Formats: sequence, structure tokens, C-alpha cells
Amino acid sequence: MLTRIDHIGIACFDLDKTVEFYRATYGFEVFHTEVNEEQGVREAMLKINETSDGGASYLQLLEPTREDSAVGKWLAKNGEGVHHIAFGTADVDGVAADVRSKGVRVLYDEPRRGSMGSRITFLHPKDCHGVLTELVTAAAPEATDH
Ligand code: MC0
Repeated sequence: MLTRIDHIGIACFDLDKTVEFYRATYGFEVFHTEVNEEQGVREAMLKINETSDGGASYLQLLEPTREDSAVGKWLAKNGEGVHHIAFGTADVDGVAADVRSKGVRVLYDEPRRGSMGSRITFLHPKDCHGVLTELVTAAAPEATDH
């Protein structure tokens, strides 16, 4: 079961400038930053609100660390903007298996490491009406070191 919007991923050329835009314009502060070398991104998570399932919803600002990464390729083609949406679930393995059984391409055989120790997988945008869609199970609170 999907229980929240976990985050909206926004691709940008300059993470620090984009963080400053969201701070100066809306007052959103950075909750967490990290580099995910596997995904080829430097990211900042801005917490928008807590959610009723004990999780939270974030904006995720993404700057590529290399041109041949997913975000680097997407930016070169499209420029800055919304790159993906992510739904939160307590059971990323179960939801991924269910979605796969419905004919949607799940990009990873096993979930991989996402922001703040989460477990993530992606659904192909061409099977989701043009939206790159991520499934996220957040790390247990005591395991989160932001
Ligand atoms: C590509 N396409 C997209 C898209 N990326 N459509 C909507 N939204 C996107 N973000 C479309 C292209 O326009 C193209 O359509 C077709 O998909 C194939 O794209 P491509 O440019 O040839 O690129 P591929 O096929 O090499 O890769 C696309 C694919 C890749 C979605 C498989 O980007 C991928 O594996 N993404 C998942 C990983 C990811 O995005 N990581 C970064 C965030 P046309 O019509 O031109 O053929 S990491 C993250 O978010 C983590 C850290 C976290 O949340 O914790």
C-alpha cells in the first residue's frame, strides 16, 4: 500500500543556488544532504510536512555528479524541472512485485539505497504516462542519521 508522497525530485544545475531559492522564496530549510554515487546525484531534502503514517513528505533537489547519470542526461535534454515523483510505502518489495505483476517495468531486481538509508526502486516513465515514479521505504527512525 502506498501511504504518502515521499518526495518530488527536482533536477537542477546548481544545488546551492536552488536551495537558496527555496529558502528565500518559501522559507524551506535543508533537512538533510548527501551524495549518492550509485545514482550520480548530490541532493538536498527539504521537509515539507509530517504525514499520518509517521513519515514525511519532502522536496528533493538533485544536482548530477556526472554527465552520464540519469539526472545529468535528463537535464541536458530537458533543462531544470520536476524529474520524478516518489510514493512512500512500508513495503517497497511487495508494492514493486504487485506493480510488476500488472505489467509495469520495475527498473531494479532488488531495491537499492536511497536518501537517508531508505530502500528505493523506480518504475519506467514510459509505463507510467510519462512520469518517472519511485517507490520508497524509509529507514527505521533509529537508523536514520541525518
Ligand atoms: C527519461 N525519460 C523520462 C525521464 N527520464 N521521462 C520522464 N521523466 C524522466 N525523468 C524518457 C526519455 O525522455 C526518453 O523518452 C525515454 O524515457 C528514455 O530515456 P533516455 O534519455 O534514453 O534514458 P535511459 O533510457 O538511459 O534512462 C531512462 C531511465 C533512467 C528512466 C531508465 O533515467 C533511470 O534508470 N532512472 C532511475 C534512476 C534515477 O532517475 N536516478 C536519479 C534520482 P523518448 O520519448 O525520448 O524515447 S536518484 C534518487 O532520487 C535517490 C537518490 C532517492 O530518491 O533517494
